[in-house]
Amino acid sequence: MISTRSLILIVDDELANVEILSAALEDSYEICFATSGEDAMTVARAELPDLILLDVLMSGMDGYEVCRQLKADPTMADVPIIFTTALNDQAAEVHGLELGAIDYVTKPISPAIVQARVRNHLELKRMRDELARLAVTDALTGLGNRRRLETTLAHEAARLARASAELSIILLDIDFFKRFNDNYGHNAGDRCITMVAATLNRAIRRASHLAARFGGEEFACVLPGVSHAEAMEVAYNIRDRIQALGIPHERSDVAPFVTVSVGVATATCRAGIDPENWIRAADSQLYLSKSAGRNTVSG
Ligand code: GH3
Ligand code: MG
Ligand code: MG
Ligand code: MG
Repeated sequence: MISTRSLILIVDDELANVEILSAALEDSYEICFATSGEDAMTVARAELPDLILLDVLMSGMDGYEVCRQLKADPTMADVPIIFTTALNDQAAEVHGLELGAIDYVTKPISPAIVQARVRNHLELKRMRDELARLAVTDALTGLGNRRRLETTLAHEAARLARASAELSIILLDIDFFKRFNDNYGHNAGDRCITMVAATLNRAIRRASHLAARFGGEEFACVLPGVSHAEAMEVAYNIRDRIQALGIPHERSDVAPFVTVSVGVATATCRAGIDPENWIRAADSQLYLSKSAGRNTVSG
């Protein structure tokens, strides 16, 4: 059975403390542990825990240093850290919180307090993650939204400047969609947009590839590591899949079903590259597809 319980990493150089904390939490959570700072880094990176209970005073790497290193690691920076320490000293507490820890519990451990704080922080983390997801998700289609697209492009621009690679962008726009809405109504229009989005999502298979809703009835795909020739193939495939849906569109001048026009642009490695230009280049190609009669690909 796959466990959906949260995983808590307990770090303490005294095994007795690990046992007390485990006993307080093991009924509700999966537990892993480490008995040194160095060990904690290894276990944290291997297990990707949902929350870390971290002892401050340890021989070798102390809890503060573990916290500093975890917060500097992009894959670990969001994991809530609660310090556990016998120190009952305000300066130490402030120092831990300044390093990015979310809370503090003092020893001797009160199981009830640890349980309550862990539960609260896991719930806050879950809500933060959900908000972060919603902030980059298009509500109608579930695809990435424009913010997600812009973040991805900025990220890829930085990567392209470092590595020699290619990146392709595909822009799509539904043909004569205003007439579709006028003829079938806005709700049918929304359903059409959703179906086009789902088709796009299915056509984009690699995890590093992004399909996003760029605007009303416009979509963008970001394909890192994909050459222009490959991107043209993907674009034609998307065009074909969307017309194969056969969504009736009797007032289109192209065909009696819904079609899209597509533009493709490919960027190659160059320092100081501007993601805006990629979109503009793909948009010019999309415009060419529109003037060439629609339901086609330019690139
Ligand atoms: P073209 O073939 O040149 O692209 O013509 P078009 O009519 O598709 O182009 P235009 O950009 O003028 O029209 C887009 C329409 O998309 C206008 C707007 O009513 C509709 N639209 C934008 N967002 C939504 C949405 O979220 N839902 C629905 N149902 N319609 C939308
Ligand atoms: Mg200790
Ligand atoms: Mg449009
Ligand atoms: Mg359109």
